Amino acid sequence: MEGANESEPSRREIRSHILFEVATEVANRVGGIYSVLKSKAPVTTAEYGERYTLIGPLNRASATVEVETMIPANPHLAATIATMNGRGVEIVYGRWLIEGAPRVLLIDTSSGYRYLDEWKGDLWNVAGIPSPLGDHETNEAIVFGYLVAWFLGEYMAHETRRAVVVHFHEWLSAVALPLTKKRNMDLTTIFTTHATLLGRYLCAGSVDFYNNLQYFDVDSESGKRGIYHRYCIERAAAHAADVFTTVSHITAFESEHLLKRKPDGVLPNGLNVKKFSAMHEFQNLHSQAKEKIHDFIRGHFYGHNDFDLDNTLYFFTAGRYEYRNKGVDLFIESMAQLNHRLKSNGSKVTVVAFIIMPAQTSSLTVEALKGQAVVKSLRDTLEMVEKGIGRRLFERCLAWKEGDNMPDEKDLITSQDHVLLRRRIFALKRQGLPPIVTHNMVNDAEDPILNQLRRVKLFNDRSDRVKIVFHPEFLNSANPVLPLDYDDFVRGTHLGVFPSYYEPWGYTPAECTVMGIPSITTNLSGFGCYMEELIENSSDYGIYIVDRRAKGVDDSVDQLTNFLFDFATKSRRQRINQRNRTERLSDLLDWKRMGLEYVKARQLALRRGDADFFPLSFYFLPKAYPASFDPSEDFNDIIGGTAQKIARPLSIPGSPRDRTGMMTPGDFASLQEGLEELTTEDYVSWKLPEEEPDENPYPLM
Ligand code: G6P
Ligand code: 1S3
Repeated sequence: MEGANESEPSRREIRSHILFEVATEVANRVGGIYSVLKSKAPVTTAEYGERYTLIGPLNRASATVEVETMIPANPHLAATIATMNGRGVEIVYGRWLIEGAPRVLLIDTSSGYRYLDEWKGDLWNVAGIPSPLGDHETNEAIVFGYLVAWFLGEYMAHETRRAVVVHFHEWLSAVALPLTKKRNMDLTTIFTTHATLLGRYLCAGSVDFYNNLQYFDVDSESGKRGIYHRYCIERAAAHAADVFTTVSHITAFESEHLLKRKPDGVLPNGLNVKKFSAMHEFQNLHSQAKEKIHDFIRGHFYGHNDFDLDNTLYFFTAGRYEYRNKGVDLFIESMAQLNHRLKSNGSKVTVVAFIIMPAQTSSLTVEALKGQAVVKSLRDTLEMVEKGIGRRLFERCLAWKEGDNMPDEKDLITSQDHVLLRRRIFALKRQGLPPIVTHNMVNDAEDPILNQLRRVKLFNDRSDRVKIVFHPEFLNSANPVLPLDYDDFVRGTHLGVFPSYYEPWGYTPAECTVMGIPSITTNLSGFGCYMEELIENSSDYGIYIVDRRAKGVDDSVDQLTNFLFDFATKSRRQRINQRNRTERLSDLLDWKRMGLEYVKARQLALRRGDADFFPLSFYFLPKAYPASFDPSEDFNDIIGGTAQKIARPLSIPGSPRDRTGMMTPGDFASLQEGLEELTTEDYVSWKLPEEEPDENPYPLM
């Protein structure tokens, strides 16, 4: 760190260091980073207490419900906020109302826009990063970045005793990172990228991405897609950070080639795993949530409820609407093939395949609302009739005397009841087929999901064994049609299906796992690679991994269809057993384990900030973590894989594989600076298939 010399041996206190995490999704749900920060909060606050603060841009609508404001107790923070307030910058400080209740500092970017032009000029001068007109997202990133840099500069002037680690997530939050370097701030930084901009764009097109990573001309490709300036911000952040990390080995490989810096390590995403005292409790939750999905199905398929709900399976896919990246193309194709196979096998099983992906919609469709309404009025009418029958039966029994006939149901249901019932039943008649989408789509004719469903003719016909429900909006319990929060919905399903092509980590299958719901992922997702590496035969544990790396699309579709078909032919007992095994994996995904990688990254950042003042003997394990962390290891091995694969379950003969070296989930490079040759050898569970070099690998479109 700046200014350390022999006469001033320990300028900043390291053990009690301050931690800031900076992201645009602090108390503001947009995507996966929100899940990372929120689920990680309990372990980070357990480790840091008041020394931990999250910094994000102020989004008033969500801050109003998610944040309780308070006065900062820390005098340095209070003084910094007061100074910025005095210069017209509005800051909301408070507690994020989530488990762990971390402190958050939300900066109102609108109060910085008056400096936008000045800051854009400065960004060009100090970092050579251009910023064209009219890109609102980049303008936001620049204003937020300069306000964060301003905040950190002020704060460091007040906090002179303790070391400070600032951890930035994703390019949108990271403009401040190169600025902290340019301004020689006496703090140390980490940058975690949760995807690369160029990777996301290239994969969304028809490019053989993974086999050509090393050939892309990154400047030209980002220029062609109009994202050169954004790419520059991302690349500057990756290079300016003291420690550069990403969320999986596959994205580390991608970052090495597209951002031109090899990450120091991998910080995989964890979850806040809730353990129930009784094992069967999560199974009961499955049953209860499934009942609620049954209710939706009864309404949605009114007039077509000729399939047995007790023999119906709920499959689903969910996530950001990225048709190819999230593998919706494979999902629909495989559902069509599954439909065909179930029909030709004369199967009695029905599969309802949900697609939960927010798209532009104008409203719920009348049909979707009507379906729930007609079933509700049938239920209300039946309750009334039931009550009437009960009352009349009671009276008849009371009045019964020797010689009278026993009460007869003909006397109990009145003609008025008959009329009412008839009306309710007639209301269940419908002209067309049950809809495949619940909302009116803004762009119905061009929507890729709807178009593919049309092409493969999945229209919810009576004869179809696979029915489709596309819900183009996030779920919530206030929804009049499908009133379930996402977690409850997942619990009620049987299988999550996520055949992604581009998925740096992939929370969706991980969330299924901790809820004991089996899922399908791919070996192109960070999560899939991670589980494949850890578990001997992961499908026994309800983690099916589709090969999208070495196989062509048709073969991947076949493999996915086989997984779906095998699952659909399991007995209830087999499904229950498999759910038990899946749930047992949840410890692997707990932040109590995954969070260790964050600890290591921070300690590496502190060491890089000032190696003289952070000797190896300083390496420490915070109390919040299990003592599986050996400080005597060589520091260079500290961000390092897995020790032993989890064997097959006991009910199936096991073949555990011994592995050498005590590595933890995020390990690989750490710190192999200066490694000249670019290979995939360092990446755990991420190797390119060996094949003959393509004669014309690039251009690829
Ligand atoms: C849970 C419940 C069981 C129920 C089962 C249904 O395990 O505890 O009582 O029979 O779910 O499983 P299924 O896979 O058919 O939804
Ligand atoms: C990214 O969000 P996405 O769905 O755009 O970040 C997530 C959190 O790290 C990650 O799970 C996901 O794979 C990435 O793609």
